[in-house]
Order: sequence, then structure tokens, then C-alpha cells
Amino acid sequence: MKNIFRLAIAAMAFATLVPAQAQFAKPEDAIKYRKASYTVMAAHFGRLGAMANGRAPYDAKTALENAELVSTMAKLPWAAYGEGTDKGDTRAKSEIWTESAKFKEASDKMQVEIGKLNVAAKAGSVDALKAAFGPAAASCKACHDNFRKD
Ligand code: ASC
Repeated sequence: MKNIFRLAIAAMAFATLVPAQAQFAKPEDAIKYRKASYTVMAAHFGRLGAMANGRAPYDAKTALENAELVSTMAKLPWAAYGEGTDKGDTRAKSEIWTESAKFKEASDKMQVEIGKLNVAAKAGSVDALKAAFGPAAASCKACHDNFRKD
């Protein structure tokens, strides 16, 4: 019995050490995963944008649900840029890997702005949402401009 526990602890310790790309069996799986996370993120970000820009009626509860989903999705793509994922069905530019510190900085900035968008959504006012939406959208665009082929 003791050995089973030891084994379980060793397995858990190992799992935390496995590099991110090992979560994916094949590079194309990682590419699919990151694209899927951006797709879901964009859907919910777009609903917030519609409210922020007056194309949809503001509803605090809906705004918060969407902002929380965007926050969750915003954590996901970064583990899926591992080795071999620069080629294939992707518009990712090689700069993601050759200028990885810049890419990390841009992805961190985006997550900070999405965090602020979440705080704004929690505040429950359309003005707070409007104020946070622009910088969040700009942080998405900055990455597209520098790291995505059109
Ligand atoms: C969106 C969306 C993006 C960003 C970006 C902002 O709604 O899907 O990728 O905003 O276009 O410029």
C-alpha cells in the first residue's frame, strides 16, 4: 500500500515537470488546440464588444459570463506553441519562436488587459466595460500584427 502512495506521488511530481508540448501527441494537435481556444475566446470577446459598442443591449450578468470565459480561454493557447508547431495549418509567424521574449510579453499584456476587462465586467457598469474593452482589443491586435500572417 505504501508503495502505491509513493508511486502516485512520484507520478504527480513527474506530471508537473513534463514540458507543455508533451500535453499534445502531435504538433497538429497543438495547432488545432490553440486555434480552438482562440475561436472560443473570439466568440465571447465579440459578445462583449457588441455590448461595449452598443450593438447589443448591455446586460451585466451576460457581460460577466463572457468576460470570465475570455479570461479562462486566454490562459490556454500559450502551452500549444511547442516544438514543431510552426509548420502546418497555421498562420503563426516564425517570430513567435525567434523572438519568444517579445511574444511572451505580448501574451502577458493581453492577459493583463483581459484581467482588467474582467474587473470591469464585475463592476457591472457599461461605462467600465467600454473603458476596458478598447485596450483589451488592442492587445489582441498587437499580437496579430506582429505574430500572425494575414
Ligand atoms: C475581436 C477578435 C479579435 C480581436 C481583434 C481586435 O473581437 O475576434 O481577434 O477583437 O480583432 O483588434
